Amino acid sequence: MNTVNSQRLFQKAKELIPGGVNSPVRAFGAVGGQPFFVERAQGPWIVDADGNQYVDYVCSWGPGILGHAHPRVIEAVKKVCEKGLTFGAPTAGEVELAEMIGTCVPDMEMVRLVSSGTEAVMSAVRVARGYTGRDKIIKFAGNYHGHSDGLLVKAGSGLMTQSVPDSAGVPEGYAASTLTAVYNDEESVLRLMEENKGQVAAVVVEPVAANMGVVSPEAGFLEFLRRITEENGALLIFDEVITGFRLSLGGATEYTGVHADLHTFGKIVGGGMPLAAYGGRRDIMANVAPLGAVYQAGTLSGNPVAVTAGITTLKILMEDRGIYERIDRRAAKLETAFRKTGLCVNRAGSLLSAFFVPGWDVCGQKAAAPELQEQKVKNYEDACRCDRHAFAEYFHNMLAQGIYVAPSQFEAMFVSDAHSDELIERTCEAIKVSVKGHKLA
Ligand code: HOZ
Repeated sequence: MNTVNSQRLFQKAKELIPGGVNSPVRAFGAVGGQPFFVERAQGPWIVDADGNQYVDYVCSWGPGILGHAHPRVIEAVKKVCEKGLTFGAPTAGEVELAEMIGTCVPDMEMVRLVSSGTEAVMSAVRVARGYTGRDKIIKFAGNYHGHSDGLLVKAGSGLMTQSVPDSAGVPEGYAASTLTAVYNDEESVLRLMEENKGQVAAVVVEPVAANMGVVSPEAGFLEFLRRITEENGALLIFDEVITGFRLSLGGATEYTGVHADLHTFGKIVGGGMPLAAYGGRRDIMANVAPLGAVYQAGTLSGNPVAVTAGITTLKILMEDRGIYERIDRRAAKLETAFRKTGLCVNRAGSLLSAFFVPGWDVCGQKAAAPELQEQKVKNYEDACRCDRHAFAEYFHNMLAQGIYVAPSQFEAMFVSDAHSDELIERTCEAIKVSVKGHKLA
């Protein structure tokens, strides 16, 4: 495979940009080798600077539920650009998008648009603190809520990939008010609530975790969080930056039946542009400035280009509910292909992760003990036990066959509506070879 242009670009990028990338996981640090630089993408395909073409299961880390460059989205964005890129003043589109979000997720009684998932969760936490008059929050190890100071504690995603779950540069005082519980472990939450009685403003959770690989909540876990927060006067925040409009049009609430007080959205809601949102109960959101005393602002918040991409994407999802059936069914096919290799797989709708759990022999020569094959990854510790070297080999084998999955064991595989049955079949074949037979080649 010719990668001359990507290599040249990466060399130059490294001189100018830390690590040569604008978001750490893109550097391929966890899998070795050099990242490819992207030239363009269309539908399920991504094309690099040397003309190599890959079936893309990263989908820009989630926004691309319709595939890349959906013609309707591109058309709408082109049109709105002609009217101006940003005004820093309200537009009709913002009202339309807020209304659409509320239609899809009725718990979103009031919505504030921001520009990134980080901003959305950071702001929701601030609102929870302002509303309750309390400082502490509970989060879960391996959940990732963006890179604001107080949330970079035992965080998943890129931090987990680099094995540095806490970031340097976060003042101790910030981290001290972030309490960390174990995902799917009620006891750990109960203990923190008990030890910090009357001090917890909110429990913030990924209702389906997707930043330590995909980890679903076990039966009753989210219901438990709903109950315990209510009993303790704390708010429940669903970080739906990944799950929103992904698991279903109504996000995690429609998918799990559990209601939160505040939700955060990103990725799909912006249709591929920098847009995110937070919102929820009217009485809580009424505390946000200029209505209330919790301050949050942004020059590009609700900018018309991103809003248009978001509106158009949600319109397509609302018009064709068959999309969710298709992407879930196709993801299930990938799940089956992974399971046939003996890997442990977690899947929620169109999100999935294959985990190289201990005991897995990537060569396929020595089958893992049956109980290990069955082992479920249900929290951060389980995920951390995975064999990262085996993952890296699998990653490069897939890439060599023209399939691009996230360059980290701890990110999700995203299936889009552009992944045809034929491409899914091709991917299943690639999985078979990449996980099992590569050393035999
Ligand atoms: N934190 C993102 C994945 N969960 C990575 C974003 C990116 O590198 O673009």
